Amino acid sequence: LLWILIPGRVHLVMESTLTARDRVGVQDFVLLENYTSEAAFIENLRRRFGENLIYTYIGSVLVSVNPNKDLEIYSKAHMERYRGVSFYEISPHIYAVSDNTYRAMRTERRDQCILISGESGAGKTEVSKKILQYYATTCPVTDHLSTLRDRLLQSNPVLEAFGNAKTLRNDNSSRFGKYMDVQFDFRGAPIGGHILNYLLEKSRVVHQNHGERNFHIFYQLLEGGEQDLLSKLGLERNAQKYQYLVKGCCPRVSSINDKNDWRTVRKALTVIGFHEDEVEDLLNIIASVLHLGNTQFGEGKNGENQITTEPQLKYLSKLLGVDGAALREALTHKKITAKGEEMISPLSFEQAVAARDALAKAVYGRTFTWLVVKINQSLAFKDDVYNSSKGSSSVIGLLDIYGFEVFQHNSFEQFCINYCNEKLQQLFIELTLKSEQEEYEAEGITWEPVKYFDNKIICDLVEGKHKGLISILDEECLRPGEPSDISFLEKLEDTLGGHAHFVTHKLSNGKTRKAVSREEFKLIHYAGEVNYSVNGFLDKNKDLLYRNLKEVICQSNCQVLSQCFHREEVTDQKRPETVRYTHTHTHTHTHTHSLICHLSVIIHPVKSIRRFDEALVRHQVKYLGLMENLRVRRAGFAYRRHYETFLQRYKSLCPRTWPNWQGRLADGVATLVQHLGYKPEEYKLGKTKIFIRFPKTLFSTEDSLEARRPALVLTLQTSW
Ligand code: AD9
Ligand code: MG
Repeated sequence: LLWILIPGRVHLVMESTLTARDRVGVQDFVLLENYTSEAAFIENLRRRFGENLIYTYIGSVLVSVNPNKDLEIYSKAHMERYRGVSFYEISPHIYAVSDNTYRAMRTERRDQCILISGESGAGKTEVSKKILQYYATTCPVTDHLSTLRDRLLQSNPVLEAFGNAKTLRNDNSSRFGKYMDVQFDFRGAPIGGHILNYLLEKSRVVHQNHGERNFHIFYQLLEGGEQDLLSKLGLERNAQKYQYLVKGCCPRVSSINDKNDWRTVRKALTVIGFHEDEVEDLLNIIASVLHLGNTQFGEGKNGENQITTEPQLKYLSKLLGVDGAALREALTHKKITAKGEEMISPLSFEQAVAARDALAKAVYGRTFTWLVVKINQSLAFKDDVYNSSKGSSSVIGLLDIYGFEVFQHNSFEQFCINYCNEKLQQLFIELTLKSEQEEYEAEGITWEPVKYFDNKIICDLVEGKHKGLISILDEECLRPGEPSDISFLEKLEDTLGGHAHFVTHKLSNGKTRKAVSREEFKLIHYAGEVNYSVNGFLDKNKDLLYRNLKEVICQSNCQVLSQCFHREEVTDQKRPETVRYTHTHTHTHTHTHSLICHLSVIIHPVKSIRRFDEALVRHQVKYLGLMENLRVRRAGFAYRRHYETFLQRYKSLCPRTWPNWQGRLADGVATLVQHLGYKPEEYKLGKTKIFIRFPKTLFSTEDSLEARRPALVLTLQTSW
């Protein structure tokens, strides 16, 4: 057994005999001898991955490698093992982070937050579920609270059914961002929860790329819904029949059992507390989206554009609870106000298709938001249920967003997702690289800052006022005249041309760059280069639904829809909102305690091969800034301890500090380390803590302690 010390704690490392270390690598990269070598870093990950040890620390950051297979490390017995045990007393695990975050919340009485970062398919959502399961299993609950615990757990399958889909990168890819708060009372029992959802990828409702699917719920309903239900909804048990489900040519996925998932979701809706009539409304809406997709247009007798699929219209009117004639009119005409007069003008075929798709997206998107609101009502802390004062509660937040993604064809959706990841990386940098520096400063320790790539330059490029990409997009959307995707691209070129992270087909010498087409711009993101096609950028950003379609839906007698579409919307003439208003609220949350940096290994092209793809890993290690992170940890001081804790633990090693040191704590520590023979370059004394540069210094002190009091080791271990 080997003792390893990390800030403020003693850690017993089970896997670290020398031979084991050769085989399984080190469990904290800080212990790597050749810590500046990327090859050594990757080799350590590879060794551990080979032994199914998917978790490794860099100080307080947890790096995890997606095993893409079920490991027997998440049982209740495993959870128990991590309860109340300090961070490094035991092998790295997501449960260790969960438990330490929980205990930090309780002892410090401060809100905590766990950030999970990594590219699409890395395993962020799985991790966030594991954390939630850990709290649900290990936290104290009374009968009252077991309902809440079940609801918290059951919110996941529901949100995943409506907000996740199969993509080329991940069969269960989150297509929305989620920030979930779990609220605990003074006794550490979960008493409430809240979910904040960010920007659902609505375009998926009407279009999917080849090899991808629509949101899971559609397939679940068709596969698992009882025959009576499907008949009532006018649906056939065959996804191939629905235009909105066939675009990706991928109705079935081997890793997904839609029928079973349907049962899980139906049960979850009940557990969360949805009324049967609300569920009915919800299913009516899902079915109506499928009917909308099958609504076709064609030329009438007089050359006018009309709906040619009457049965669909009938079902739509019934399921959406709206007047059929009004809906027909609104799907084929638009109402415009010119010089104070309202005029009705027919829509062309293309316009009608676009209006239909806009309605499907709006209905689905708002229903998703409604779902989150309902879940939040069900999770809300209720004073009358539990007699505890709200003031004494604390919160643990979990941020799980959609991961960075690059496809052959990337559009507005990928732009939003990747920007979101760019912001998260910013936060990550600030918290790991900056906070470390701040601690040295606060303690009066001088040190050489480590250089790292700060992606602020890319965030500014996207979100900068006036000259940022989003501002330019918003301006173009709201500009009178005839703005188009291409005019937007031209404006980007004029304003951002020459920026180190922005590229178009135009070269500065007037020639054309082949790698970027005339309808694309390229962003050099922190995680890689992505070409974005501007096609559809304006429409997707405006997210417009014709007014008369909105009017029809606002009249709906479906309870859910009437809560989603408010009448004031059609009467208010305020400036239209573009997508970014919702989007830029991301990541402005609570004080952050633990950071999980999630690292994936196996992604493309063949998912079933569980091999360690070194190039892929190297790329991720690079862009996540893991080497810099490690260097900061090491260049500074590997371990630090409050004077009091240090003195308490080692005072027996020095006759002058043993048994009770009477003077100032700092002087006591100075006396102790002098006696221990620490060289000046091995440590620094700050204002409240001792900083120790090398792990080996502390190991030898630990050895001395152990040699002196072998019988006490276990007692000490549990008392830290
Ligand atoms: V995305 O950005 O939402 O597209 P995530 O959330 O990072 O992505 P997710 O958690 O969905 O990825 O994981 C992808 C798949 O990897 C899962 O469906 C599992 O099949 C697999 N996975 C991830 N983590 C684990 C794990 N700890 N154990 C076993 C895992 N399998
Ligand atoms: Mg996910």
